Amino acid sequence: MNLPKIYPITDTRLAKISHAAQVQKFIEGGATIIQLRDKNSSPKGFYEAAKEVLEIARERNVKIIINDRVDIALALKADGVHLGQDDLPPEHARKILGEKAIIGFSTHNLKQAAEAARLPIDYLAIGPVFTTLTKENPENTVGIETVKRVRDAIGDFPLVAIGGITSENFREVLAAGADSLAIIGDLISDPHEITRKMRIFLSEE
Ligand code: TZP
Ligand code: MG
Repeated sequence: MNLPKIYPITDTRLAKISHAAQVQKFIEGGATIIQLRDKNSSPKGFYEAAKEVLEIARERNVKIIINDRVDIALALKADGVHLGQDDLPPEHARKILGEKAIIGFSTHNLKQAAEAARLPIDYLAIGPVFTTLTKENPENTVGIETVKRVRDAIGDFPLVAIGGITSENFREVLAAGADSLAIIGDLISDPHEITRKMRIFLSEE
């Protein structure tokens, strides 16, 4: 798949505004694919929030990927899911969601990434690249060198980098071979700045 340079992810605890409000701002800033991530709401709460988001995103032709919850993605006909090493295995998510769904999969070292490139997924994510304050109990940081090694190992397989990426360091992550950068904290920690930040990330070639 063709990934955009910036892949924003929502977090209501950090942004202190709703998923829908974050998504509106991401879209205004130029986002074309957005992940909804919610580690705190009930399944019903996450479902309701995702439903509201999908109504906005569909009108604007923006794709919505649901973190963790294959059931919610299926129920709402979202564009796809993002799964971690401990979530439902991607093969099963593919069976449930079908060929058209976008399935992303998180990896945290070179071995996991090389193995992931053989799974029925649309992109793999490597990280955390740098120290992150957003993820609870994050894995060890992998650094720029691992991003380069993963790129060498997987050929042109779509690669997302995640973890501690900011407007200061994003150029070196792209230079290391990432197709796309998944960003939470640097985009949303000041909710008034979300649209402007998105535009800054997207403004350079
Ligand atoms: N997976 C690895 S790092 C991370 C996730 C979900 C959090 C990324 O957030 P931030 O604020 O961009 O470091
Ligand atoms: Mg997960």
